[in-house]
Amino acid sequence: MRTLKIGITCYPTVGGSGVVATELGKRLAEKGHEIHFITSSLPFRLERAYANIYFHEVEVNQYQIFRYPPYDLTLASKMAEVTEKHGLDLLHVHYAVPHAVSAALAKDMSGGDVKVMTTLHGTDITVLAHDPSLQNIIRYGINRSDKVTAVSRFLVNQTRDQLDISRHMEPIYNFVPPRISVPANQHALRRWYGIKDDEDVIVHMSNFRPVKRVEDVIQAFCLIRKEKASKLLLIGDGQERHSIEKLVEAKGLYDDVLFLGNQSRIYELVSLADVMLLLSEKESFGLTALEAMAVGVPVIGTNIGGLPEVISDGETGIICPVYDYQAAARAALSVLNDQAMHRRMADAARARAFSAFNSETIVANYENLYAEMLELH
Ligand code: GMT
Repeated sequence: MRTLKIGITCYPTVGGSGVVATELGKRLAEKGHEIHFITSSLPFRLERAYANIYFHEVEVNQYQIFRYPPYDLTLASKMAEVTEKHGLDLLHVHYAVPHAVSAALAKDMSGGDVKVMTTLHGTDITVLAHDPSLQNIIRYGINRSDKVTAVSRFLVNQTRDQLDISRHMEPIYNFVPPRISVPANQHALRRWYGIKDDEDVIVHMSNFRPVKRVEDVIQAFCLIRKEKASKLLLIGDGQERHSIEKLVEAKGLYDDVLFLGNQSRIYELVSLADVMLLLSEKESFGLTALEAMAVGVPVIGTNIGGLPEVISDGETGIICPVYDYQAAARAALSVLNDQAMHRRMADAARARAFSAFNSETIVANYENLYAEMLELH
């Protein structure tokens, strides 16, 4: 396959879709493709300079005439400009709104040759597609794309049903980097966080949106804490943080719950844990579950969305009914109280993360779709 010039657009701030889009760009660049990120700020996982990777900032000007700055249009102009200037073969956008719509405009503006691939990540469908004022524009963005992928089979089906879309959409799972290094000895870090030798560690990582049900994580931890000496690490930040802090205080758990906020070295922190709790009510994939599995941490997750496609129930973690924090606490305790089961699940989690969600295979799947789209086969 010849090397390609690829424009990538995503939400560049903290979030699974931005992580996946950036990691994909890095892997493609390693394979010789020329990658142009067209985003509102530098993607946060582009932590150093990479050969073959360029960044084009979409600057949104605040003109008085506009009540709301027209980001979608500025983005479309920038996409068209970069396409023409650098001769891009394709635009790969993450999220239907507004990115797929801006890409459709950019394609028209730049003469129609550039191809557009849209990857659906979830919130665009599971939340926004419920809004009647957005349904038509989401459907338009999807139908105008040359190829559409979604991060789970659940999301493909949900998009088809919710938006009455008949075109083909390809499920392509998210992936973990090929190599993840975590220190073999985490004693110093445990001590730093005041975790005693006899304490188990439970971790939750999210953007603290209501759909993540962080309150259920606290309720479950409260039950676990009654049975076992343990600490809960909360990684991430967002709109629910304040109310969660209040709940933790009301439950008298303040000394055992550590609010770590947004972090960059997540693998190092997550690998401190014995189990992860991810009790969301909506989750098209659940990248944090996969990140935990990759460092050998079994996940207790809910029976919603794409989570059962990531967590293999009874093998790499346990799937519980959504909103049932008591069941989640029982599941966590069953893993924490049985060393042999814990070791088996930890090994299976690591193995599944690097087999079913192997970056080499998944990046190659994207490349195959690019080649089909560009008729290179
Ligand atoms: O879950 C969020 O609030 C963030 C959102 C995002 O933009 O990263 O996550 C979505 O995309 C991730 C990457 O594909 C998935 O792992 C998440 O499950 C998905 N979130 C939802 O479906 C709610």
